Parts: sequence; structure tokens; C-alpha cells
Amino acid sequence: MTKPPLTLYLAAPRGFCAGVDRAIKIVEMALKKWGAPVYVRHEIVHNKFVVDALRDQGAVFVEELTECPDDRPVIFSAHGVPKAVPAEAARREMIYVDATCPLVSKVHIEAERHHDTGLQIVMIGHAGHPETIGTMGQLPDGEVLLVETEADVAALDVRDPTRLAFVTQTTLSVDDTAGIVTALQARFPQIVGPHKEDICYATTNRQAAVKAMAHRIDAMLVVGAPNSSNSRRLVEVAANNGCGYAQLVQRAADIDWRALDGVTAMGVTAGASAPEVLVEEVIDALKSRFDVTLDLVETAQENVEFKVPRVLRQPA
Ligand code: 0CM
Ligand code: SF4
Repeated sequence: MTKPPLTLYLAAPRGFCAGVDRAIKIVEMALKKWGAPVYVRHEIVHNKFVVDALRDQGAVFVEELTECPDDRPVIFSAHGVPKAVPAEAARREMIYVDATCPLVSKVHIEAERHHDTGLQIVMIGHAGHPETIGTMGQLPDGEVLLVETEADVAALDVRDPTRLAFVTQTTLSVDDTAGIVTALQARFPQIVGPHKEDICYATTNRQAAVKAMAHRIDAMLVVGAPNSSNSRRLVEVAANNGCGYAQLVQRAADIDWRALDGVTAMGVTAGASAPEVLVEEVIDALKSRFDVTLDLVETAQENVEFKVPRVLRQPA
């Protein structure tokens, strides 16, 4: 039987970012240095395939420090942790390594700096996401107010409307966040903040690549996990920019083939925590059903690299 033709637009950049790469390397180095088991607080990055591979090498994933013994090393995930977490690890004299992405740590420092000058902080982020919990947890309770939507801005109850700063989660929708920042600036003209927001280069670039192809495709597959904020935003970007069908898939087995019936042009991308091998698996699955013509849609080139410490040691 002849296969139907399919033009497959492959987004670039896609997949692993510098922070994810660094965080995974830190776990691998810790396993080499200290042997198994090494504990990891929260999924090191939001991807089951990555987590399973590290688990096979001896990493033990837990949600809370209370689940770790005192005498084994623990690594904090790329998303960051509240200040109380390293403080508790130090109190218990544990060996700990912080794999927080430097771009998340930058936001932590920003929030602290504003707090030190007496400002109350408004954080734009998703409630319950570990990065939001980590960033809010840099400061005492009540010092960081969370907003998720423009309606939340209208309902904000602040200490002093003239003494405010804002920070954001790094993996938000660029478009939605612009609206929320505008609403904040309209209601609190003296609010201070970053030039635009704190969305990282990887999130921004992956969304731009999806936007560039969304209008010319009937369907979009985003390789990524359901708990990965940046991956889920890519599905929304496709849907909001003219693509009629956008699905998040962890692997090829998740593809809903019936939904792809009659599709002649589609896009594939991957969130910042999704390994390229899973993108290849998805493309191979598409090739088994369609006569695929691949076309790269490259909207940026990335050369960001974050140093991995040469030797892992306990912070002073
Ligand atoms: O923050 P998000 O849910 O997108 O995390 P992730 O692990 O999918 O991606 C990398 C990161 C960070 C911080
Ligand atoms: Fe860092 Fe952005 Fe990657 Fe998150 S998505 S790890 S903030 S570079």
C-alpha cells in the first residue's frame, strides 16, 4: 500500500537546553564520585525517560528531603528549591549538590535583591510548580505574591502599590506573560522588574520556532512530559497560532493516529527536557505511516552552555 505524503516541519531549536544538560551531568558525576545510591529531590528534569535512565544507574528520586538518609548525597533538581531545603540539608550535615539552572538562580537573586531594598515581590508563575515554589521560597512568607492571570493582577492586595517589583517563572508563555506584565504596569506604574520578563532563552526560542510553522501545519506533536511547563506551553503556542491539532506526546506510542488521518503538513518539536532520541522515535513512527519529506524550520541558533563543576563538592 502506498503511504500518504506528509511534509514534516522539524523545529529548531528544540529539545535539551543548557540547564537540563548541566543538571543531568551533575547527577551522572555524583554517581561516579559517590557511587549509588545518590538521592535526587524531585525529577532532575521533567522527563520520565531521563529519570528512568538515571534510576537505572543508581539515582533515587524523592519529593522531600525527609525521604533521604543523612549519609547519602542529595541533588536538588534544575527547577530550584526554597531556601529552607539547603538549610535543612546543612543542618543534617548531608552532602548536597544544587543542580538548579543558573537562569533560575538568577531570578532567585533578583527577588532577594528587590526584597533587600524593601520592595514586595509579585511573581508571575504557575501555582504548585516546583520552580514557583522554589522562587517564592527564597523569601519569607507573604513577601512574594503569586499571579497566574491578568484577573489575578486586578485582584492583588499589596502592602504599598508604590513599592513593588515583579519576577517570573522561566518557562511561561511569552505572549500570555506580556499581557500580565502590561496589566501589572497599568495598575502599578512604579513597579520595577526585568526589561521584559525572566523567561529563559530556551523557552523563548522554542516558542518562536513553533510560531514560525504553526500557520502552515494541520497538526503539531510536541515531545515532552505532562508535568513539563515549557513543553505544555509549546502545545498552546501551536494551537493559538493557527494549528488545528496540537498534542503532547511522551513517546511514539502516545501518538493518536486517528487524529492524524488526512494530515498533509505537520510539525514536530520537543520541550527543553525531552531527549532527541525520543524525537527520532516519533519521526520514525511517522515515517512508518507516511511518505515523509523533512523540512527544518530554524529560527535561532543556540550556543549557550553552562559550566558543570569539574569536581562536585559540598557548598561551603
Ligand atoms: O519548568 P519545566 O516544567 O518546564 O521543567 P522541565 O524539566 O520540563 O524543563 C527544564 C527546566 C527547568 C527549570
Ligand atoms: Fe534553564 Fe530555561 Fe532550561 Fe529551565 S528551560 S533549565 S530555565 S535554560
